[in-house]
Amino acid sequence: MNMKDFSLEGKIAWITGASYGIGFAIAEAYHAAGATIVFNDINQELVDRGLKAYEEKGIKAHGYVCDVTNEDAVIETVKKINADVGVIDILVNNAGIIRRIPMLEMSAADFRKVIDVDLNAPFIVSKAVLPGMIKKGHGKIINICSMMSELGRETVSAYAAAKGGLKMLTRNICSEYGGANIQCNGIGPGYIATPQTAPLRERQPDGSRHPFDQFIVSKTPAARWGNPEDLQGPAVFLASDASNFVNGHILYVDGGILAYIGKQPS
Ligand code: NAP
Ligand code: GCO
Repeated sequence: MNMKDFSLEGKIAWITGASYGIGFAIAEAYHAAGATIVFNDINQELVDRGLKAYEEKGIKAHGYVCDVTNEDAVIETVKKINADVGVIDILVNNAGIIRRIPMLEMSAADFRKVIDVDLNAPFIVSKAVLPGMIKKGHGKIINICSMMSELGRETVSAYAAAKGGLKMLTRNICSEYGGANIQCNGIGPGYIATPQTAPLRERQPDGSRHPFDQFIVSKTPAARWGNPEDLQGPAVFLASDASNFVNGHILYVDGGILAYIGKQPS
């Protein structure tokens, strides 16, 4: 085993929506493994915030304003990245949103919005980078899936539909382009402490923990929420040559949630 297989030296990695949160942590790990970091976010304010945060970590990142649901903008951004940095070797489809609304109260517009960002965008961005990867003779696409790629729960119908779809898009990209030496895998994070999940961890007016927070901790064999850093090792593995025969797989990084039936009543 050559440990250099885990290195990302000389690779160009584009992580979408990576000004903060999970995407930022993955980018930090890719930098540590030797890759050049490219990220985008939806507006200049977020990109500037990201650039500052990368700079504070000593990382020279290339930031672009790009709404990943807009195909023309994505195609333009890929052209710019090719010209400014080079052809992308690693794509992480990380940008995502959630709307927590009971299905009967959810508008079709809200449902479509979530599908657009969480499912259509990974299709659009993957489609835009694949030709460059195929020409280069290799490529890694990592889709950030979810517990909701496997499980349902109240209020997240659109998110679960999108993340379940993203799991199958992952398998289909593997099926169509595995022969071109493209590996497309997913990471399924468990419950990770980021701004996206902050409402689920908010302290109650009496100072006690949010009931959902307690529920998640009791449902997780690791007995804690995950941190964005928990995703770094798996993300480096799936971007590196060490995973060249891993394709169409979803790697769940969830502290064991999916393995566990839940606490028996006392
Ligand atoms: P986050 O904190 O909300 O970060 C997501 C980033 O994507 C934000 O910077 C967001 O910008 C950006 N974004 C949203 N829509 C975009 C668009 N159309 N174009 C470009 N960028 C856009 O989320 P996170 O918790 O780090 O999650 C990252 C990914 O992991 C998401 O796909 C999420 O579904 C997934 N995930 C999260 C968890 C968790 O527990 N946190 C678990 C499993 C999976 P704004 O700030 O403007 O929204
Ligand atoms: C929710 C959460 C989740 C997580 C994550 C789990 O409301 O249930 O936001 O969906 O963010 O995707 O893997």
